[in-house]
Amino acid sequence: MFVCRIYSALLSAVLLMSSWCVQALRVDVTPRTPLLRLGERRQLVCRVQDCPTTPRVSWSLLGDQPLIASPSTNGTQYVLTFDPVMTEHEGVLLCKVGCGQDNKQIRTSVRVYDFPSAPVIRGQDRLRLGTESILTCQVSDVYPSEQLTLTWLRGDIVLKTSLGDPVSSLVKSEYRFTPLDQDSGGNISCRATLDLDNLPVEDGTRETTIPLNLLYAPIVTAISDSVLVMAGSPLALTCSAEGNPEPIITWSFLTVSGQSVQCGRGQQLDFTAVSLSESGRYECEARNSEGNQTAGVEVTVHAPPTNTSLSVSPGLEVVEGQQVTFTCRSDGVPPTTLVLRRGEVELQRADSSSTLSFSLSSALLQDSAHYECESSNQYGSQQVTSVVTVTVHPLQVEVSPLDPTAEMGSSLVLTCRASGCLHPPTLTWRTDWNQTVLQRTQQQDGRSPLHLQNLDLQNQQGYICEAECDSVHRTRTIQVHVFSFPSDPILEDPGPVLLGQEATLRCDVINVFSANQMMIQWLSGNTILMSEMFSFSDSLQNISSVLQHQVEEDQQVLTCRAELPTEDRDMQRSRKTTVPLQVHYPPRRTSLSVSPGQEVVEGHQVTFTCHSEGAPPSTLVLRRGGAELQRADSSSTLSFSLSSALLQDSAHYECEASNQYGSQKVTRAITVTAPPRNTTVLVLPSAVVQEGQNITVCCQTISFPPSAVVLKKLTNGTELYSSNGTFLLVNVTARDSGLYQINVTNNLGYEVKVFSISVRERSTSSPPSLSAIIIPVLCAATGLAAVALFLDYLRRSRKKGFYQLSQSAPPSA
Ligand SMILES: *[C@@H]1O[C@H](CO)[C@@H](O)[C@H](O)[C@H]1NC(C)=O
Ligand SMILES: *[C@@H]1O[C@H](CO)[C@@H](O)[C@H](O)[C@H]1NC(C)=O
Ligand SMILES: *[C@@H]1O[C@H](CO)[C@@H](O)[C@H](O)[C@H]1NC(C)=O
Ligand SMILES: *[C@@H]1O[C@H](CO)[C@@H](O)[C@H](O)[C@H]1NC(C)=O
Ligand SMILES: *[C@@H]1O[C@H](CO)[C@@H](O)[C@H](O)[C@H]1NC(C)=O
Ligand SMILES: *[C@@H]1O[C@H](CO)[C@@H](O)[C@H](O)[C@H]1NC(C)=O
Ligand SMILES: *[C@@H]1O[C@H](CO)[C@@H](O)[C@H](O)[C@H]1NC(C)=O
Ligand SMILES: *[C@@H]1O[C@H](CO)[C@@H](O)[C@H](O)[C@H]1NC(C)=O
Ligand SMILES: *[C@@H]1O[C@H](CO)[C@@H](O)[C@H](O)[C@H]1NC(C)=O
Ligand SMILES: *[C@@H]1O[C@H](CO)[C@@H](O)[C@H](O)[C@H]1NC(C)=O
Ligand SMILES: CC(=O)N[C@H]1CO[C@H](CO)[C@@H](O)[C@@H]1O
Ligand SMILES: CC(=O)N[C@H]1CO[C@H](CO)[C@@H](O)[C@@H]1O
Repeated sequence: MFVCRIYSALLSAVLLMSSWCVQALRVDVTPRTPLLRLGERRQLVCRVQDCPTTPRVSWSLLGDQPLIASPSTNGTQYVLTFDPVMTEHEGVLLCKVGCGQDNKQIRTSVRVYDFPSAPVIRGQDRLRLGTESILTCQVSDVYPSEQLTLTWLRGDIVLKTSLGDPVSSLVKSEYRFTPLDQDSGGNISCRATLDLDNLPVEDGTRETTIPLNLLYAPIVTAISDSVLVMAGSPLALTCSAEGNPEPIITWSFLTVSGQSVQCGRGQQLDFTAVSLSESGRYECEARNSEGNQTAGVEVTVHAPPTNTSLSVSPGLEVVEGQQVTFTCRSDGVPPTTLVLRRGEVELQRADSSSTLSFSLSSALLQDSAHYECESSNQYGSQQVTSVVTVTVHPLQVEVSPLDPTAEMGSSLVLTCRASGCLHPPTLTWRTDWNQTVLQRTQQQDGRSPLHLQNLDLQNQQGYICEAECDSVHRTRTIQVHVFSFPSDPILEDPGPVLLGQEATLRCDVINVFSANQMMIQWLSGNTILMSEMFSFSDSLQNISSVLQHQVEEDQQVLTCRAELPTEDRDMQRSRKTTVPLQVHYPPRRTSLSVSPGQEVVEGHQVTFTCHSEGAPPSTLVLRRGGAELQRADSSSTLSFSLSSALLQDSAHYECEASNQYGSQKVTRAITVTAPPRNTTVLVLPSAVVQEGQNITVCCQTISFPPSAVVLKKLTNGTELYSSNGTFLLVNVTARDSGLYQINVTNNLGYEVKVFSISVRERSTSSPPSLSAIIIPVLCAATGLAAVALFLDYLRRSRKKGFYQLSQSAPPSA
């Protein structure tokens, strides 16, 4: 460029010389020294004067460079239009004019420039307090750029100057500095000066001023103090910060989980009514492009217990065995004390907590209740109640047999059965002695038989069957009773015992055992004489019972009965031994019976039966009078018969029973009866008498009982009666002659005798003889004799067993 400028000056000199040579023809170019701004539309005018003809005018560039411009003519003005002005237009421009013979050319030196815009300062938005910052100032599209000077100014103070570079139309200057506090608020300018001749100052200088806007990160200058408020109160938190750019304040709340939740903007955070959940740390963050600063404030919200709730899982209606979980929640600050109660009973307590949890691992029926959760802190308390109903689980368990009793050595099957479980329940057999598990089953049919074999005394205990279904446990206990009662009681015969005396008996039962008491009963027949109870500890025992027995009965059978009381009637639980007592006693109840009776008709059979009790059996002796008729040793009965009873068999019969303890006698009088027989009639003194005599009719008969005698005169039927068979006919006359009949009668029969009496006429004959007087006496004696004889016979003739008529009996008629 510099080279170009020199060249241009040379051209001007040539131009001056040539104009001086041409006189008449005048050519001039305006403007003379054109300074054209790039891009504009500009014209150069080549005016031709004093040319009489039409001049020939052309424009060209020195050096035959192509000219990009539009020539035109307006009268005498030859106009070259640059539209737009370009850098190519810079140089020496020739306006060649031919006017006739005259040629003339005017050269003009064209300069172009460009300075379209003010300098641009960049980097003012990155000015950071205390940090080295760079401001750049640049001017673009400058031509000729080497003529441009950039100057940094603070007020009037020049900070830095730099020149443009001709290779670039962009002129740029950097200003490095570290902004300080005092720089804040000041201005900084960048002035661009294009130094060209003829360029007016106002066109050649452009200046840009920027404020020094120093950026800095926010500083929180103030924040509210930490506060404690009651829930529901209004609250305002404030936070002030400064910074450049103006910081934006945001509020965030730090949740318990540590998360930060934005909750507001601006200097003030307002709560119309603060809630518990809003308790915590609030952070105020002031932020701008330069950074951020955070400050925090603690807000503590206190509240009486609220929102107290008691939840029951799985619900208020639970089935026995389910797990029930009570969860009590309450909001309140300071944290509440939670107390869970059932009725008045405290189940669980949680201090300083918002939650309380309590579980019943397996609900029982008795867990049905009102459950209350009370929440309290210093500001108050709150209660909430839930009513939990536990319904019965349908699980049922039964055991059988009901009250098993088994004998030692035998076996026993206990059966447990569960029902009401939807799936196979677990059945567990245990002993109640030490809870040893004996058997655990889970069968489809819900049954579990437990086989106990060869039972021993140790098996006498409770067996517990526990059924489990859905964590419901139900148990039933079976009490197994084992007993030992292997043999009948041993009862020994004490030997003979005398009636009325006391005997000692002993009954032994060996190797017995029972949970119950054993009863030993002494019985006589069905009468209980004595009962004695025996208890057992834990082993087999021999027991014995002694009976002191006053023997009061003869035929006595004593029984020793051992009984184990039990509910189970199938078992033989009673054993007995019976022993007949040999009771001794003297003879007694001795009896003598006569068959057919004590009155016997002569000729009939008479049987004597003598009976006597006695132990040992008595010796029986039957006697008549002193004479022994029959004897029976060691017998209770003696029998003796008279095949045909005779009158003389009438007697006292005696039976004597005797053993070593005594004797007893019994007597029976036997009367043999007979109808009248062998009747004889005596007529005394004779059947033929004389008139005036007395006649005694003497009638004798054999009969018992004594007969009545009727004397009947057959000729006219007159009857006379006599009890003793003697009739006295006094001072008979002839009319008394005739047939007479004697009818002898007793209750067994009668006998009749007929005789005749003949009375002769009185002849003064001899006086009645003495015999006539005596006869009635005799006759009477004879009648009496029959009776007397009989009595005498009883006294004297025992041994004979019969009697004979006395030799002195009167002769029959
Ligand atoms: C020619 O020149 C005259 C005066 O110099 C001017 O008024 C006119 O407008 C011009 N015409 C053209 C076409 O330039
Ligand atoms: C900075 O320049 C502005 C106008 O651009 C002016 O109002 C202000 O007074 C100047 N500040 C100083 C310190 O010169
Ligand atoms: C706050 O500024 C620090 C550096 O001062 C930066 O590490 C942090 O990420 C910034 N926080 C946010 C939320 O931009
Ligand atoms: C009570 O519970 C409701 C709903 O769960 C909740 O919106 C409210 O904030 C709670 N009140 C308190 C004081 O916590
Ligand atoms: C429980 O008692 C039985 C006898 O009744 C015995 O055999 C068993 O060993 C005992 N078990 C324990 C754990 O004591
Ligand atoms: C009971 O008596 C029998 C026979 O005398 C004997 O063998 C047994 O050992 C006794 N038992 C007891 C427990 O004393
Ligand atoms: C009684 O009479 C019978 C005949 O009838 C005779 O055989 C018997 O000897 C008589 N007895 C006496 C005692 O006279
Ligand atoms: C006859 O009997 C009567 C009276 O008993 C007596 O008086 C009388 O003398 C007797 N006659 C004779 C002849 O014995
Ligand atoms: C029958 O004869 C007796 C003398 O033999 C006499 O006493 C009695 O009166 C007579 N009776 C009648 C009714 O005739
Ligand atoms: C004898 O007396 C009895 C009883 O008085 C009588 O039945 C019976 O006929 C009498 N006998 C005669 C022959 O008259
Ligand atoms: C003693 C007595 O009385 N005798 C008399 C018997 O009977 C005769 C005649 O009937 C009498 O004359 C007796 O006197
Ligand atoms: C011998 C005897 O006793 N005879 C008497 C019989 O009975 C009568 C009267 O009924 C007496 O007079 C006898 O003496």
